Amino acid sequence: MYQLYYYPNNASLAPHFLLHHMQQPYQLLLVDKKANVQKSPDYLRLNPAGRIPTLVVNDQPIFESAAICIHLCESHPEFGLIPPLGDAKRPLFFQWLAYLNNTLQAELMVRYYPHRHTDDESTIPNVIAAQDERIGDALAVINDQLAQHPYLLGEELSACDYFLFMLAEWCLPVKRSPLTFPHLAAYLQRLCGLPTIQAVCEIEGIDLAPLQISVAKA
Ligand SMILES: N[C@@H](CCC(=O)N[C@@H](CS)C(=O)NCC(=O)O)C(=O)O
Repeated sequence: MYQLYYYPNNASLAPHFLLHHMQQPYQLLLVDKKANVQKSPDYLRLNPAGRIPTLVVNDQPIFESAAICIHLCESHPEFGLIPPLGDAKRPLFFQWLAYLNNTLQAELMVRYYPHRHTDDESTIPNVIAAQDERIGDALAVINDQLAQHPYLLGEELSACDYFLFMLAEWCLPVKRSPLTFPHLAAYLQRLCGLPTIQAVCEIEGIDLAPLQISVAKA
């Protein structure tokens, strides 16, 4: 039985999608971010970075969302969410997951925690505005890829799509939101039809309506 330390609509969402898609038995353990429980001594023993998520596998904690996703994909290859060794798509899996995690997600972290990047409160709106531009640039690269393919890696759904869905959802308040990119918006609407996206969003209380309505407008 896996244990996923999570907070709704946080970086635990992609691992949560994968556990559900792979029909694995898992226990969800809420880390009360509002009470800063991710910095408590008990949680820091599991995850010294003090961040969400952590996955516990056979008593071994693993942190970093992308690492957890790779581990789950490799532990359950029969679900085909990572191309196998030797497959030409496998390097593209790592390319896109790294792009999502190291580029788009990194920019989002600065956007949502701007006070960690300036000691002058008055400059926070400038940090957010700058990040919105950088996030828009990253989304444009993804939109171009989706202009040519139904999924990030091509014709098949992979864990990268679940990871992108998580980040795209976080990007909704951004000025150049994912919904302003036609291919990305249509893709997100398609993903909203996946049973795993629907079930996990229901569990975490994430409203899919903005993603569905907006495409109708686009
Ligand atoms: N690179 C980490 C980032 C995790 C992260 O920053 N999670 C946020 C929630 S989305 C968090 O724990 N924030 C609380 C904090 O930084 O104190 C990952 O992908 O797992």
